[in-house]
Amino acid sequence: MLILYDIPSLHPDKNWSPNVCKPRLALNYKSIPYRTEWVEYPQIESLAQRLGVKPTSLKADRVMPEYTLPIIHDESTGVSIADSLPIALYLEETYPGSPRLFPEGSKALRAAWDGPFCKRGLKILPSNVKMGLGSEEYFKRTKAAKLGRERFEDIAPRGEKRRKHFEAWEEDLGKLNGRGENMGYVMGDAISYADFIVAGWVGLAMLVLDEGEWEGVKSWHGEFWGRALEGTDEWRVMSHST
Ligand SMILES: N[C@@H](CCC(=O)N[C@@H](CS)C(=O)NCC(=O)O)C(=O)O
Repeated sequence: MLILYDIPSLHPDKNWSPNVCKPRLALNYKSIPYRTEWVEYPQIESLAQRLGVKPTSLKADRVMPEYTLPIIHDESTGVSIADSLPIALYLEETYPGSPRLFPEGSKALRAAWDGPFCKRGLKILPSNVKMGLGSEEYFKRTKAAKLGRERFEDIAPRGEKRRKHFEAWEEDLGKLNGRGENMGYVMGDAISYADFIVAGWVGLAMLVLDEGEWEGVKSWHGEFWGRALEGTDEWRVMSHST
């Protein structure tokens, strides 16, 4: 059995993380059996060290290594991996009989679709996630430090600044999807890993934005973002959780 480590929230089904959503969609799409194990933020580092996986980033001080989820541990091969993209590449290579995540010509797309969501989304989306007591203090403290704010509550822009932030976000995403109004999937007709990147971020937007803001995001660029979520809906299911 393969284990997918995820961070719990107080939202329905507990899951919220866009980065963990990507391998979850990939596992479900490929019908690879797995189970979810929940790890609160302060315990991610010790889990990663126990499994011997590499840090994926640096902490707010830009010196100390930062360990992140998703991490998978594949009991059938003994392999543990951190970072959503290396995980997707591992799944593609190790389970070749299942539907492809990277159809011909789609590998270059994968990184391009993460950036614009992160850049603007990070200031808005995580601030609205309802964390449980096991993660809340750590989450708020480290997110504020990373984004250079004294208080977590100061991360998300408010009022007119917030409206402008959404406008800039829409513009960024417009550049990304080009004239994609009529697009179904990122690659046109074929589903690929880039769709799971989009679905991870748009899924979080749906979960945490208030209805008005979510309706806005969904409708940008000829409803492309709403369609991106609907198009991957059948794989958004949770596996058995511990
Ligand atoms: N590049 C990584 C980023 C993963 C990431 O940032 N994960 C967040 C949760 S969405 C995390 O685990 N953060 C740990 C922390 O902030 O201490 C990936 O794509 O997997």
